[in-house]
Amino acid sequence: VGAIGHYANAADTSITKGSYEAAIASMRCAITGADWLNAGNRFAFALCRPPGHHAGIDLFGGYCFINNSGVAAQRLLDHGARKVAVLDVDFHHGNGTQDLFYHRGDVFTASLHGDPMHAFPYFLGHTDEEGEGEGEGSNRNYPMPPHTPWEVWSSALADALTRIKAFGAEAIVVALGVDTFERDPISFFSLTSDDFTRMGAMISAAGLPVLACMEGGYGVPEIGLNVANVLEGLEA
Ligand code: 7XA
Ligand code: ZN
Repeated sequence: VGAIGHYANAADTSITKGSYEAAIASMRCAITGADWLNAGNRFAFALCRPPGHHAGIDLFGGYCFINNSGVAAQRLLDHGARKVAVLDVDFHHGNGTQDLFYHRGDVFTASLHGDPMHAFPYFLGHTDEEGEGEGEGSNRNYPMPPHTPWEVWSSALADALTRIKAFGAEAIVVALGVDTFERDPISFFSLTSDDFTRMGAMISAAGLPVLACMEGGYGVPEIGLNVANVLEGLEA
């Protein structure tokens, strides 16, 4: 059991027959979404399964094998964008995405999440992780405490969007988890279904092309509504 720690940041991500094919298909879904933006469209939603934002350069975990939003960001760069941003609104810190781009100056990464002192993935996601080398200043973390409501959460989002614009990103890849929902069974924020519409509208107001890649969300009865609300907000 200990040996899996060489390859995974947690031992709760099963690998079974078909996992590889599923991870590749999920990544291709994100690439298709990126290409939708590359073709000149303003919005795309990639319903990626399995999710990706915990997958780092040489580490899987948190149900993630391949970092779909990271691959999508690279796809946008490969097709002409000079700078892009990955904005992670999932409840959990996007440790994998931070890992991928921590030393790079062409991708700004921002993550709004439950304080890693109390929430998975525990070891990363603090405010003093700001990037290194060419990536110095291009990573931003917004850890927040239990019961964080929209009023607080949205001011972190506003700050992240301001920084993304100042960075000069030409597109935003949103790592879209809806486990910030007030009735999510494994998380501790207090966003309502209407807040997800507001979230989409705020991101849209940045005026950049947006690709949303699906990440987490465990409040099963409302997942569809909450994701649809984000998309509605984006397109409003
Ligand atoms: O965004 N990431 C997730 O939603 C997965 C969180 C995994 C938690 C595992 C706790 N043992
Ligand atoms: Zn999550």
